[in-house]
Amino acid sequence: MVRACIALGSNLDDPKAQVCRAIEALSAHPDLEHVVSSRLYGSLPVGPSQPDYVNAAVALETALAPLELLDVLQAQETVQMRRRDGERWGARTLDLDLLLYGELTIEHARLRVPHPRLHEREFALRPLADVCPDGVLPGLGVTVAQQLAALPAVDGAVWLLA
Ligand code: A4P
Ligand code: MG
Repeated sequence: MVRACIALGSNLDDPKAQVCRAIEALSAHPDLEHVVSSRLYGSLPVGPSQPDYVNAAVALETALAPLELLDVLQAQETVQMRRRDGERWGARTLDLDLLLYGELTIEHARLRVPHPRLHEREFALRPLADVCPDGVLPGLGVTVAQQLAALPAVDGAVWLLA
């Protein structure tokens, strides 16, 4: 079994409900075990002008290979009506990104792990620090908590939801 971490993001069609529904689906998936969820966060959009996001992260254990896990994530995005015809980094009902897969580095046409922008994104690192603070970022050699603490502070960019 490998410990993997997933980022969840939504800013369309009741984002909080979208994220909660995805967490429930991952928790119920037969190939994913010990699914632990972060708290939910609101965040200002990074990228083009669009609504604020709800972001979260889960840690889980799985025997699935990385691309099989990506298939599970993309299938759930499709279930939740994710459309892929918009602009880059545009609004979406659900985005599920594979952030970490053990301490593996993966460079594949369909999959890059760790997620290439994880280390610079508070909206991904802050929820991830709830569930995997001691996880090591491959290539950087620092933990999630250390990388989060090293980010330049941007007041009000990410906030805890009630
Ligand atoms: N892909 C490669 N590596 C991965 C990975 N580690 N996890 C490929 C998931 N997918 C990965 O992804 C495009 C392709 O990336 C997929 O076909 C997959 O094979 P996508 O989900 O269709 O599109 P995307 O999410 O728009 O692409 P991208 O570039 O990953 O976007 P980001 O970087 O995830 O940014 N602002 C806030 N506040 N909160 C957010 O959650 N999210 C984004 C999306 C922008 N701004 C945001 C947020
Ligand atoms: Mg994505």
